[in-house]
Parts: sequence; C-alpha cells; structure tokens
Amino acid sequence: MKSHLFLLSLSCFFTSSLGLQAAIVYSENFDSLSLGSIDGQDGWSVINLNGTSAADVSNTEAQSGSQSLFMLDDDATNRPSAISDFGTDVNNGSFDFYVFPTSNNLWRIDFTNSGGGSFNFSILAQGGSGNIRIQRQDTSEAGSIAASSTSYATNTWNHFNIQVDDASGSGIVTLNGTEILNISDPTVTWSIGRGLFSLGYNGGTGISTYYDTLTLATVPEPGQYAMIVSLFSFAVVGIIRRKNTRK
Ligand SMILES: [Ca+2]
Ligand SMILES: [Ca+2]
Repeated sequence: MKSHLFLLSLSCFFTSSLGLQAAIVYSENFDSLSLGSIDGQDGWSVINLNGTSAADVSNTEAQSGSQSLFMLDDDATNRPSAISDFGTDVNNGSFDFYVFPTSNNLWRIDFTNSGGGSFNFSILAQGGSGNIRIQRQDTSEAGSIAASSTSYATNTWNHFNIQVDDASGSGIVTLNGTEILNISDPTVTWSIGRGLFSLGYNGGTGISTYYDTLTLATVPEPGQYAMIVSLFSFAVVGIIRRKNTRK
C-alpha cells in the first residue's frame, strides 16, 4: 500500500512539473553579440535608423549578463525600430521582456506574425501621461492603465510580461509581477511571432531606451496536459499491477 501511495505521489509530482513547464521558443539576452549596431546580428534588422539614431548592442546597462539593446531616437522625421523574427507564432503563451527608459516614457513593441505583415497588437508607453497601453491593429485602444498606480519608473529596469490566449481573446500584462492590464477582446489577433522594438515618435529627438532579456514561451495545450496525465496514470497502474502479480 505504501508503495502505491509513493508511486501515485511520484506520478502527481512529475505530471505537475511537466504540466507547468512552458516551452521557450525564442530568447535573446544580447550578451554574446558584438558591441555596436545590432543590424545583421542574431537575425536582427533595423528600419528608420537615420542621422545619429541608434539600435546598438551596449554594455552601459544590462538586466541580464553585461549587455542589452540600446535605442536612441535622434532624428526629427521618424521613429527608429529594431526587428527580430521569433520564427513561430505563439497564440497561447507569453512574451517576457525588460525595458529601461532613460527619461521620456516613449517606447513601444509592435507584434506581428512570424514573417511580418500587419500588426496584431502593440504594447506601448505614452510619454508624459505615463500610461501603459495595448493597442489593436486598427490603432484603437484595447485597454490602458495609469502607470503611476504601479512601480513603473524611468532609469531602472521594468519587467513586463504579456500573456496571450487567442482562443479566448484575452491579453494579460504584468509589470514587475503585478497584473496591470487584463483585456478581453476577441477582435485582437493575440499572436506573437515577430517583434518590432521601437521608441520615440516621428518629430521627437533625444529619446533613448534599453531593452533586455526577451523570452517567448508557449504553454502546453489542455490536450497535452490530458495526455501527460494519462501516460503517467497508465504507467502507475502498470507498475501496481506488476507488483500485485508478484505477491
Ligand atoms: Ca543582457
Ligand atoms: Ca524621431
């Protein structure tokens, strides 16, 4: 009997550990890249990088290791962007990132499917108002919250996580572990396959932000949970039967 209980608890332990394990499909910490322009490194490309604007691997600030992505909007006609394709579309999972705005809270990440196309949605910080927003493809606002009600701050690393579930039409944003946005909007394509990291605005100059420690992960589908539970149940039943036969 004792061995039965042991096997059952062992089964539960493995089932829960496997079930909780998210599959990481993309990660970037900038630590193994060469200092200077990120263009062409590790699959990154840049657009609208004119004048003295920058999208550089930097060792000035780092959330992980010793390097991060430094971006500077320093031209009065556009908004520079650095693009990374995650190689797969995640519509039930999460994107985790850290951002360090140096002064003006004007940064944004636009998400499309892998390979490009129109924006599915964006997360952005709105400068003076200090709001963190999720924006739909049609540019209307899906939800917002005043950043002053959170620990959001400039000149420090802020940890954001966006959890998406396209099947239920939900997007949840946490900031430093606290939920700040919980959006139910089935009109949004809650899919993350490619990120366009940006900052500033067309007419603005002298605005800079660091990004670091990016992670895109899927969560196991309910079907996978069921399969894992079934497999362990079969294994446990098999072992118990074998033990009983020996008696
Ligand atoms: Ca890093
Ligand atoms: Ca600009």
